[in-house]
Amino acid sequence: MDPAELVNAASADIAAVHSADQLESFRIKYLGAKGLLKQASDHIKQIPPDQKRAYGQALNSAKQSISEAFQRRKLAIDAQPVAVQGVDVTEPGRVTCDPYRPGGLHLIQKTIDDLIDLFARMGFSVADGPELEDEFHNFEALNVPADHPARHPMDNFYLDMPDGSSPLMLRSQTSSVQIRVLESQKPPVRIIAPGRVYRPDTVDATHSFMFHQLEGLYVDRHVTMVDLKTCIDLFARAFFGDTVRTRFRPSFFPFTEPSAEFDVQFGGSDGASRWVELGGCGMVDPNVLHAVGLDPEVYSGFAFGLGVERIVMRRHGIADIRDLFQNDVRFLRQFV
Ligand code: FA5
Repeated sequence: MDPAELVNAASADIAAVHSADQLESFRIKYLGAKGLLKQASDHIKQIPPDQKRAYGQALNSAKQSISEAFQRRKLAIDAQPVAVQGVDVTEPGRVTCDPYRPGGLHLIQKTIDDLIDLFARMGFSVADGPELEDEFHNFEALNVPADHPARHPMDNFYLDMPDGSSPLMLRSQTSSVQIRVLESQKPPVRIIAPGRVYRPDTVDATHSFMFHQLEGLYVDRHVTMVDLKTCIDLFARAFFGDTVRTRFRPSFFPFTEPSAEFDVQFGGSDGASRWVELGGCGMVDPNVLHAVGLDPEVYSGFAFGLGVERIVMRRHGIADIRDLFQNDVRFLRQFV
């Protein structure tokens, strides 16, 4: 076919192109490896030598004009909105990673929420205190004097403070909230204070440098050690089941006298039972009551502090505390 005729035929054909499929047929017919332009190009061998030059020029301009017509049409077709006819909008999408799976609370928060519910049933309300604490609330008012080894910078996270300002620290125990509550409320006081605490402990399977405690405090007239033991016992049985046993071991905390650590007995997977330490407790020391302006002859109280991670680990059979802080969704999803 003569190049000029090719251009005419192509411009008639391209006018009839309205879809990507038709455009592709056009491309194959004219611009393809065996298409009409290629055939016309092969034909040059049969052209008499004196006409070759004119034929070649005509062929080049035919190629250019057909390619341009093709490109213009392609642009127009690519810009067309995708046809929605025939799409079933009720068909589920192709899901590769379940992006719509709802999230959930972290299992530490879930356990704290359950503890709040449980202690609420025993009449405790929730109190709060700052994680960035001063030495008075974290130590002094809790009967931990300035020279006490527990205040050593090696065992606490103190902040770098400007010269002259009083030291601040990341609280090392939620017992600081006892003081804040007793400063602002008159007995009877019955609170729990869940929250984060910080200690530069060596991290291992049961220790973290940041963990959660839940403090309990009950101050009123005539509060006794029996009330404390009953409260811990009720908590343990409500939380871990009726058959669980608790025990109190004499201990020492500067802010309670007498003091104890309490353990809960669980059955192990091997059938043997183990005692697991859950926290510390005791009767509020008279010096603490003095520090907040209460008369120890009139008021008494008990306090306890639970390690929340230890409870979470017991509850869910988690062997390593670090799993709780790695934020690996494959791990966390098991508990949603
Ligand atoms: C205290 O912190 C006291 N304030 C508890 C208390 C409150 C006693 C009120 C008396 C009256 P202790 O340092 O033992 O006590 O910590 C309490 C619990 O926190 C421990 O039993 C343990 O369960 C948990 N715990 C302590 N250190 C870590 C740690 N590094 N990582 C995870 N849990 C810890």
